Amino acid sequence: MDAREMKIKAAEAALSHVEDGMRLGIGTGSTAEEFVRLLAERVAGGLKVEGVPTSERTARLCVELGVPLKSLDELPELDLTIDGADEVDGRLSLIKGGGGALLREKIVASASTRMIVIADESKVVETLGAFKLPIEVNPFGLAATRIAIEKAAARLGLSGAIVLRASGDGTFMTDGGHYILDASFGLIPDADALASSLNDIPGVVEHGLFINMASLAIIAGPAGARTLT
Ligand code: ABF
Repeated sequence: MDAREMKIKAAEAALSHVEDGMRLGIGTGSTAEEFVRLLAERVAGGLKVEGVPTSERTARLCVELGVPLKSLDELPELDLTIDGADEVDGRLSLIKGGGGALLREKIVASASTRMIVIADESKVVETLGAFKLPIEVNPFGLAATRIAIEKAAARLGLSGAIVLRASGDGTFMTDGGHYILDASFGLIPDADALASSLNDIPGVVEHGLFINMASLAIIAGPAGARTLT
């Protein structure tokens, strides 16, 4: 089974948690896109759901495939969010944001009763941090914010390059008009402590540590899909 087939397996398993009439948060990334494609088939078959996308990219795909969308303002309370991740540990703590949508992903997930993560085996880790931690920052005072992040990390024994994410034509800009710093801290033994330190930095809009947000993770591997709870 190749990577795409594994993503489809995870997406298929997630679809079994979707019930008629649900208000769904719909995630970003290639695994979430497989979920959207399968969801669209079910919608074409009569499934009644409304979705809130976590990125403009997801919104475009949903519109293209006929998945009914609403804004989060129209649907401020969601039943279930299905989203991908860059890393998942044994406590269902996540690193997300590799796709640059972490702020809206976290807002949508926090508005949902449940969040199911869909991922292939390559995302499962013992300890978070091999994947660079995306940190969404306000462009104002970027240098000062970077220094504050370095100091907060150092107080936790963490260090490493903190790089402004670039895009094809310059600095990457999120849907919300912010920048992303990718922090190579290495393994993060205490993700909770780092998350709360980053939350205290005024220039940090949000970060990619999703702690106590996922209800379960559906992990697809060569043998099929398994559930982490
Ligand atoms: C999104 O899914 C992001 O948070 C994360 O970076 C991405 C993972 O993408 P993929 O499913 O393509 O590995 O939710």
